[in-house]
Amino acid sequence: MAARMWMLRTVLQRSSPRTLRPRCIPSSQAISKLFSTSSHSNYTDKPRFPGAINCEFIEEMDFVDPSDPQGIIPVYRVMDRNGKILNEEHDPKLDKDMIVDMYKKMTLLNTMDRVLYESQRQGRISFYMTSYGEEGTHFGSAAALDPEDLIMGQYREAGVLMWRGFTLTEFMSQCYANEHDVGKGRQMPVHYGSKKLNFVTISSTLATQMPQASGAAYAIKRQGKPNCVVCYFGDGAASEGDAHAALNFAATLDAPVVFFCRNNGYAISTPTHEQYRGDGIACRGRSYGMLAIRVDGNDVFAVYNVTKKAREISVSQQRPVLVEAMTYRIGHHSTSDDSSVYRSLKEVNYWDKEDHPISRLRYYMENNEWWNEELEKDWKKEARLQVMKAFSDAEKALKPSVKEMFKDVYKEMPKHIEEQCKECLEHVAKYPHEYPVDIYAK
Ligand SMILES: Cc1ncc(C[n+]2csc(CCOP(=O)(O)OP(=O)(O)O)c2C)c(N)n1
Ligand SMILES: [Mg+2]
Repeated sequence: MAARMWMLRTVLQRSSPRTLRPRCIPSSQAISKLFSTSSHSNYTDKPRFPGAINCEFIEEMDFVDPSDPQGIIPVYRVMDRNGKILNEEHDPKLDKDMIVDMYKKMTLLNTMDRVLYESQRQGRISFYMTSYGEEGTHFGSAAALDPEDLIMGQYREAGVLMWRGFTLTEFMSQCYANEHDVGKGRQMPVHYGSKKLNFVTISSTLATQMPQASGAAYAIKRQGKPNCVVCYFGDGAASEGDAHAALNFAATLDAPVVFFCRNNGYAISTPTHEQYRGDGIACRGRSYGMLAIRVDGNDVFAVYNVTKKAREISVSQQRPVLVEAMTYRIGHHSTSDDSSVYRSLKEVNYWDKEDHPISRLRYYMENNEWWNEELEKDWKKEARLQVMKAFSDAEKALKPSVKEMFKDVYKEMPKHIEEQCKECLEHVAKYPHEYPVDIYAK
């Protein structure tokens, strides 16, 4: 027993005693001390393999069975599907204004999605992705964070950015790649980013944000800041090699990062039952030595509680936490997809009509008499007006100046790029009728 104890460095958890045990991390001195004795008789009959320091010997041949129901991770929730709080102790007791604000932003995102999706169908923008059905994961998590926490998103987290204060005009300007876009029109639509709001620009290449998040979290740790990185990723992205590298680096470096998986059932047309054979994503936390939890992503309060706690653990104990938010992608993957060829309308309708994060929050507000049909009608009208105003302004705005094409790769523009820029501008000035010069800023 003593031998086992002194080989461990124990870091006590400050959180919920039921789920969290003392954290045992072997130190290299402790391991080498274990073998410092010269007499074999001093060794206790314990496994001493450095690769698995806490195990025991057994004489039965016991394969670990992944389908053992004991190991299946349950889904934490606070509200039922009718917006009823199930256990008062878990009610985050957010104030009415904040809850109404959450509801308004969830529905505003919905309205913005409808308008931008349609605008792509009409050929006015090149691409779009909706967040239908996943609004609970966005707003529940975003509301639980500190504004200084760094967000590294995948691409379907527009609500997180909206909660942080990205305006409708900023969303629309990005999708229209106009001169007001903070990204200067250089990214595909929905590849948002905002330095001001600590939201790293989206990259299409799946899972690249994950090792970057581990690295950024390690940097935050070294700077001693009281913040974490929150890394969103999908069930499909979790199959990328980068996901493994990210989770293992974060675990071994004790990096303060919350890995937030939106498990929405699909990676484009690949359903989760073809994506993995294990119990979703949360079960992987154990194999990385990471705390993990599964939450009902359509329950905005449960997502809020879980993210708040995960963030607190991550920052105060300097370690990563894995959150798996269960939800459903109601829309097509993107405007490049037609989901009717690989899933039934009945399945989609269930999530749209029976278990939707927006209706669940609405039931909750109605149960409290904070919301009713009339307020809903007025807000819908107001939301549509706000979205349409931002939409038409963004569409009318000029595209960024051609000069922008040559900037920002180097901090100071090198001579040869300067010459290319000059040549391009002279060429366009010479043949203005060949180019749509009127739609670009000077
Ligand atoms: C490295 C890489 N491989 C493939 C793709 C094509 N691709 C784009 S999105 C996507 C599905 C991702 O699914 P998931 O992570 O579950 O996110 P969701 O779209 O469901 O939100 C795929 C395969 C890509 N962008 N990058
Ligand atoms: Mg998915």
